[in-house]
Amino acid sequence: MAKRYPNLKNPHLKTNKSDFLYHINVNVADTDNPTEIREKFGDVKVVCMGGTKNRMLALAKYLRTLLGLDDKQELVDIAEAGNRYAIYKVGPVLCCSHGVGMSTMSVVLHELLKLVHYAQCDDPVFIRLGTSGGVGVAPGTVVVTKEAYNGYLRNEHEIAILGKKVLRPAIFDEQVAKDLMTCSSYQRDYEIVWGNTMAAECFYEGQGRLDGASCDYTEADKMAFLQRAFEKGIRNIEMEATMFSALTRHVGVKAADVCVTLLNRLNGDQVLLTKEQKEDFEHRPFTIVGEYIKKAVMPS
Ligand code: R2B
Ligand code: URA
Repeated sequence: MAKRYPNLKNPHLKTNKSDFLYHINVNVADTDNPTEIREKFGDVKVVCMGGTKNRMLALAKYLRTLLGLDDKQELVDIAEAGNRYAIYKVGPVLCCSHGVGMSTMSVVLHELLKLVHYAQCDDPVFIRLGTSGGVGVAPGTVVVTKEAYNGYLRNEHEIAILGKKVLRPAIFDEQVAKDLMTCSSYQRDYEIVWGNTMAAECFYEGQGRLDGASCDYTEADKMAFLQRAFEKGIRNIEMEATMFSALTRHVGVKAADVCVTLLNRLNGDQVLLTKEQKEDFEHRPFTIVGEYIKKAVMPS
């Protein structure tokens, strides 16, 4: 099959002779012939992303064992010198932290998309493994996102570019989501649902919480909003899905969002899990994505 390299959507990249991916500290010295980048990253098939460095290190360790790539060498944070994000490479998988929220994630996402472009990776898939607040689902349920909705409950990503409002569709790759769902048929005691995800600009007021530093609405207003969200098929709320789906789709790269719900927002706002429960919940997207990588990306 013909290879499908990420072409991206920026004509200026062709005229830049070099490109320093500043926040991840990767230097593409010769963009016409980035041999070193291709040697290091050309085999990448999946870019996994998650909020924190520790979670991405845990994911890298888990995948290393699962995929039989356990070479006992210490995992090195490739982006350490950038002092912002962490990146670990396990065979054909990158595990990258993205921080909290769309603006933080978009910085590293742009640079990772350029990285797979320069490295000529063959049809890479970007997957976010995250946490979220559930809407009408039991805590611990995992949501594989179909479509992302913004804080206005619109299925689009809104961004100001050159002083103008730009709207882009916020839709994830349907096939990847379906493949993730089929890889989730292992024995388990929690639900995995294919639903819509709301991405908020704020953890507190933007998600209709009553426990932020400010709140000018009533509990009835909050419940009415969550009910409207539920009616749009929204089953969880997090802080990245609209930007993530819109940017990847805009540049023609496949993506998926797999998030565990830490609580059911119809029952409250506070996240009150024990350390053990949180670790157990956070591991659930690892299992699903691990199975997907084993079956769909690295079939034996
Ligand atoms: C889920 O959890 C984080 C906030 O606690 C945020 O990154 C998100 O989307
Ligand atoms: N992350 C969020 O953005 N919201 C929640 O309610 C839980 C985790």
